[in-house]
Amino acid sequence: MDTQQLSSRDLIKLAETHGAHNYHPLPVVISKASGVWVWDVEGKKYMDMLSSYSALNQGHLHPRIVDAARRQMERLTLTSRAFHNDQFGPFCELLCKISSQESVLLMNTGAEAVETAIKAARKWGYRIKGVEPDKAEIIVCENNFHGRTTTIVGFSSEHQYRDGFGPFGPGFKMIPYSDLEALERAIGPSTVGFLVEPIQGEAGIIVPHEGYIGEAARICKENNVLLMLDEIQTGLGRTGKLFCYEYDSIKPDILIVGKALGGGLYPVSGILASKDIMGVFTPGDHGSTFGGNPLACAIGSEAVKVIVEERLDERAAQAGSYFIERLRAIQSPHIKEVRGKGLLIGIEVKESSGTARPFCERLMELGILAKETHQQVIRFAPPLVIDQEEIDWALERITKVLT
Ligand code: IF1
Repeated sequence: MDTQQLSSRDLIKLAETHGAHNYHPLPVVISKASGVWVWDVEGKKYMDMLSSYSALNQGHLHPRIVDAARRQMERLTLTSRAFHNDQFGPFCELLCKISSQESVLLMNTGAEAVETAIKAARKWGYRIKGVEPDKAEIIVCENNFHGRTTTIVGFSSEHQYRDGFGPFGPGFKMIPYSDLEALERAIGPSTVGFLVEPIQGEAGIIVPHEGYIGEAARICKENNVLLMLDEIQTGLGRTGKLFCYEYDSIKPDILIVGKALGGGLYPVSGILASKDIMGVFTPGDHGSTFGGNPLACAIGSEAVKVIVEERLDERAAQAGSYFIERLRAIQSPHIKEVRGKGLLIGIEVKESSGTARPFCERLMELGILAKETHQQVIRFAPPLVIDQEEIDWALERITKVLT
């Protein structure tokens, strides 16, 4: 069947017939994209206000990244780590430089990077801290989102992410988010790490109280516990700094990155840490078929250079504060709260106005693709390359739908 002639309706039917129903997508079939814009099969144009959950900070098909990918694709794409390749070392050096860390372990998806961080923290606990074998504990927060593997959903507080997927392993302790006393109380002799998002994305763009991450870093240091920051969604410019932890002038013991590291073209993720921590991994301990492959490294290098050289963090800070200010100025009977940092923004819809989904469906009719998170929050996370005119274009339609 030549998919060129198929309509959106036909393509949705194929997807529903043959694809697992693990998502409930908006009824739009995207066939091409550029910058902040995407087009459906019938040629209708939409603004992408989701950026594939912040994996498209550089915008769709950034020319520099596409070009880097194309050049690498014509030379070398995969070697496995059984051999060296000429893209890996320079990419690792660049990542260590932008994060002031000493060492990086490259993976592909965010969940794999989080799993790698868990392994690093546990082995560090046993080998360096001297925790009793198989007793390591990692503290996590309520309403966390760190990925979909069975280990990770095992410490999720979201019933749906866990339901039917047990049994789950031990070794995690849950505390309320943005609660330093709870963190202090939860730490014990077997605690090896505190795994936390600087802003909780999936939970509905939950921004913790001022200084939370900075204080958490102090408490972790005092108790010889590793601060493991999941910046897979908040990192690489999204919140107005290169990394969200910079707002608190601290550095995590383990930094977890992903999503936009792949420039919107390719899955690239990893963890960054000191040599002391990363040194617990010896050859053969851990790995992945595609982790650190030459194509991923070439794309990742250009993806990072674009963020740094185009100052996408500063753009997100400026555009974000303008966007949030204008959203807060909307006189709407439906808006309970507008919150966020940089271009990671959420509008919480009042329960009396129903759920966020119908608002997202109406936004789609007006040419904006946004996604609800949980029931009540509309997330706005456009590519960081969005300009003032495009934000004003979006604000006009958002105002219309919300009033
Ligand atoms: C879905 C949202 C969900 C993440 C953080 C790790 C990962 C993610 C902070 C795992 C991934 C994605 C996954 C995707 C929807 C989206 C998401 F928060 F961004 F909205 F689900 F919560 N840490 N988030 O946000 O990275 O393995 O996916 O590469 O699973 O539906 P991944």
